Amino acid sequence: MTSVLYPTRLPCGSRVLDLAHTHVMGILNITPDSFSDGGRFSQRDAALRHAEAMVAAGATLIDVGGESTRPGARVVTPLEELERVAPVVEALNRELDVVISVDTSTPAVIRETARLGAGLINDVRSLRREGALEAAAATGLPVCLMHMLGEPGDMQDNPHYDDLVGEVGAFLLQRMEQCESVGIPRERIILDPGFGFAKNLQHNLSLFKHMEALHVFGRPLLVGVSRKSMVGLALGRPVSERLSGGLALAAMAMLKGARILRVHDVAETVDVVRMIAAVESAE
Ligand code: YH5
Repeated sequence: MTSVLYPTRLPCGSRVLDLAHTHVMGILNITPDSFSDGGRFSQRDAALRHAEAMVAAGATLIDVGGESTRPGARVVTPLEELERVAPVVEALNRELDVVISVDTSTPAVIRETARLGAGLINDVRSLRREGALEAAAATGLPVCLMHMLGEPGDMQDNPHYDDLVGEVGAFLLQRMEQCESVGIPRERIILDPGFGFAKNLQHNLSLFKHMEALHVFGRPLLVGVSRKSMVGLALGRPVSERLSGGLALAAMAMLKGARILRVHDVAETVDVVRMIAAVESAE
């Protein structure tokens, strides 16, 4: 078992995560209300029910996202993003005992969702948007910094690295130092290699194999590979058939010391985590 080098108690707003254990973060994507749906609250209620099911299955974090990072996805304005995400964060905070992570790069969404009970800021752009560092610092919440070069729209245009793991580590260190310069202490930071972001299949596999190198920064790692193309391309599987591959990677990530697994399939991943924990706690 990988030994831990950091204090494991991470305050996330009104809740606390003990990172001595591996946690499962359930993905909750909020898409816009359509004209033909069941009314103004149906989106929020559907999201709440999905989150409830993930918590019942053992998720200890829910990652709420209102902006698609798929290449080619429509640009969402800050107001649209806030209108999607805020009611869900408020409802989750009221109804469930879970750490609410908000997958956002938008300063207004960072500030407002923190006020409504969010416990973690998860930014695939690592707080590089204008005003995002300051907004995150003002919340006092922990931040997940993820490696990505460029923007979701252009990140997959022939990414190149001379020293993949070194460059990912250098990027995360630089973002961590930027955080420290605005008053977000290192103790509040989670690091993420950014699987699928500005990386081809070989990059993703190699970074996964060597992710332990990122432990040098002494911060917990979050890994998100659920249903991603690295599974699809390695196995030749469409999105609907990537569960087994994703579970293999979840098990490997946990054994490599990752402390948060960001997944769609919570119940299955929780079984993986509990099974590994059962063996690791044996005599
Ligand atoms: C992540 O890795 N990823 S959004 C393409 C897929 C499947 C899933 C079908 N936000 C991460 O989940 N935040 C996203 O192929 C994230 N780490 C963190 N911290 C992309 C996503 C996905 C994309």
